[in-house]
Amino acid sequence: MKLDTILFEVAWEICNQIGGIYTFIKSKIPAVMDVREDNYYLLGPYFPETAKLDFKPVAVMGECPVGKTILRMRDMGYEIHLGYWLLPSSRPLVILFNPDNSLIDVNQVKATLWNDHQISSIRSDALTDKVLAFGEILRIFFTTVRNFSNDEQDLIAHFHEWMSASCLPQLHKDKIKIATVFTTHATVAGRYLAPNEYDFYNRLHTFDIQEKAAHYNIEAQTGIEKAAAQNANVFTTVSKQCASECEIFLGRSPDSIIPNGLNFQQKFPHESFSQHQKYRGMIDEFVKGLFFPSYHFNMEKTLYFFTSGRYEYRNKGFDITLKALEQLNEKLQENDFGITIILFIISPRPHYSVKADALEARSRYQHMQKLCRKISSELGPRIYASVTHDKSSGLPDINKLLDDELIQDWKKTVAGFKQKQLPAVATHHLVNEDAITDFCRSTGFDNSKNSAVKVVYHNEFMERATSLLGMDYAEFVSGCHLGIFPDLYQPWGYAPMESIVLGTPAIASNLSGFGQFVQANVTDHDAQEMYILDRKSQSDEGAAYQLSEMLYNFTRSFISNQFIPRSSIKNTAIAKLCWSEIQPRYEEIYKLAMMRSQPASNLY
Ligand code: 1S3
Repeated sequence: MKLDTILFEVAWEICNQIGGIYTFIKSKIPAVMDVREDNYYLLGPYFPETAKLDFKPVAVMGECPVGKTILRMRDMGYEIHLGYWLLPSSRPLVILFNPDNSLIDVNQVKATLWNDHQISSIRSDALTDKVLAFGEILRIFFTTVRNFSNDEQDLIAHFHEWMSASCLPQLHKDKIKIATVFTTHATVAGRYLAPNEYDFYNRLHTFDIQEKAAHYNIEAQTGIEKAAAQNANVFTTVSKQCASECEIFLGRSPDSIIPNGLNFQQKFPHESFSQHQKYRGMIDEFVKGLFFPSYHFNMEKTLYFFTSGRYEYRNKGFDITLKALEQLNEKLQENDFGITIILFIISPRPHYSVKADALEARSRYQHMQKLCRKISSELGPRIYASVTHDKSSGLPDINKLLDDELIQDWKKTVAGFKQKQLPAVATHHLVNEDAITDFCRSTGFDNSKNSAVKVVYHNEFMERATSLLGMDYAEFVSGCHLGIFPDLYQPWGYAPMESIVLGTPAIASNLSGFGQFVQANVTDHDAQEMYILDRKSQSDEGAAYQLSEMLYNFTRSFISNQFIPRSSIKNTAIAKLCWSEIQPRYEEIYKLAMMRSQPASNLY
C-alpha cells in the first residue's frame, strides 16, 4: 500500500466513552500510528461535555485535502473541530462533527435512505436522528475530500458499528472513490433479541428480523447496519458468535473475524502483586471513608469483587451477578466467617450529582488519618515526658496532655465522621431508579452491618481526574481481587480480558467472544485464574447458582489460605492478543478493501 494512503477511522465513541468500542479504538491507536503516522484521522461526533475532557483543538492548515475540506465545510456553516485526542501514549489527529446542525434536513436524509436503500427510519428516536445527521455530514466530508484530492490519492474509511456508518451505502451508490471497511462489534438485533427472546442462540435462524425490528422499533438501526455490511468493500467482526449473527441477520458473512487486541506489557507476577497491593490500599481508603462512619469491619478479611460495562442489565449479566451475590451472602452468613465482600458495579448512568458521602469518602478518611498521626506524634513525647517526671506508675490522663485546639479538632472530626444512616448503594443521585437499585432494594441489599456482601454502584466511568476513588480504571482493576462477567450477550468482552491482563482473576461467560477464545485456546485456564461460567447450556437460575458456587469457592480458598491469587497470561494465547500482533490483520483488510474498491473490480 502506498505510504501516503489516508486512513479515516470513524466511530461514535471517538472522544466519547460509551462501551467497548471506545476501548477498542483507544487501545489500537498506537499500533496504527506506528504504521501511518500523520496519514491517519479519527472521525467522531462533537459533544462539548465529553470533548472537553481530552480533546485539544488545533488550527486548520488549508494545504492538504483534509484541511481544505474542513475550511470549505466551515464556510458552508458546518461546525467541525480538528484537534488531538490527548491519550497517555499517543496524540492522534481527530475531527469531530457537531451533529446538531440546522443545515441538515433529517427528513430529507430519511427520504433518501428509503428511496435509495429501502431503509425505514420514519419511527426513529432522537439518538438515531443525531446519528443520521452525523452520517450526512460525513457523506459531505468524504465527497469533498475526494474532490480536493488528486486521482492518485488513495483513501480508506473504516467504519465501526452502525452508528458511524449511515453514510456508507450512499457513498457506495454515488461511486465515491474511497475504499470502505465496516466492522460490527455487535449486531443491533443481537443486543435486543438476546435478552428478550427465549433461547436466542439456538433460534437464530428462526427469527423474522423485519418483524422483530418493527416490534422493538429498531428498523432504522438494523436497516443501516445491514446496508453498511452489504455495501462495504470489506466487512469484519470480532468473534465467531457475532459472525453467525451477521450471516443470518445482515445477509453477509464477514470477510474476516479479527479478535480484539489490547496494549499491554507483560508483567512479572511480583510486579502484578505489588501493583495490586498499592491500588488495593487506595480502594481501602475509599471503602473505609464510605462504610466506617456507619460501622466497622475487618479490612484484612475484605475482598473486592467488581463488574463493569455499558448498562445493559441482562446482556452484561448484571442480573446474574446480583443473584449470585445474594446467594453468596446467604452462604457466608450461614457460616459466619467474618468475611466482607464489596461488590463494585461500574456502569455510567444518567445522574444529577454525586452523593456527598461518596464524594467525601476518601478525604474524610484521609483527614481522620492525618489527625490521628498528628495526635500520636504530639502525644508520644508528652507521655514519655510525663512518665519520666511523674513517680506514679499509671498511664497519664491523655486529655491533659493534648492542646485544647487539638481536642476540639478531634471532637469535630469524629462528630463529622460518624453517621447513623447506612452507606447508599448508588454513588450518585440517579435521574431514574433502575433494575440494579430495584434489585438491591427488593432483596434487602442495603449495605447493612450484618450483610456480608455490600454493594457500591459506581455510576460513572472511572477516570483518575473525576473518579471518587482517585484512580483510573486500570488501577482500580489491579486493586480488586476478582472480576465477574457472566455476560448473556457480548460479542467480545474487553472487561474480563483487561482484568486478566492486569493480573486480576476474572470469570467470563462462555457466551462472550473472549470467554470462547479462552476456552478454545488456553488449556487449563482455571489454573491461570481465568474462570469460565456456563451460560450456554443452563438456565439463568442455573448460571446464577454456578456463579455463586464459584464465588463461594474463591472466598473459601482465601479464608483457608489467606492468599489472593493473581492471574497470568504468560505463555498463553492471550499474550498474542496485543495490538502489535492484531493490527497487521487490519492492514491486510485495508489492502483488500483498496483492491475491491478499484472500478474494474467486482470481487465480492
Ligand atoms: C462492543 O462494545 P459493547 O460493550 O457495547 O464492542 C466491543 C469491542 O469490540 C466488544 O468487546 C463488546 O462485546 C461489544 O459490546
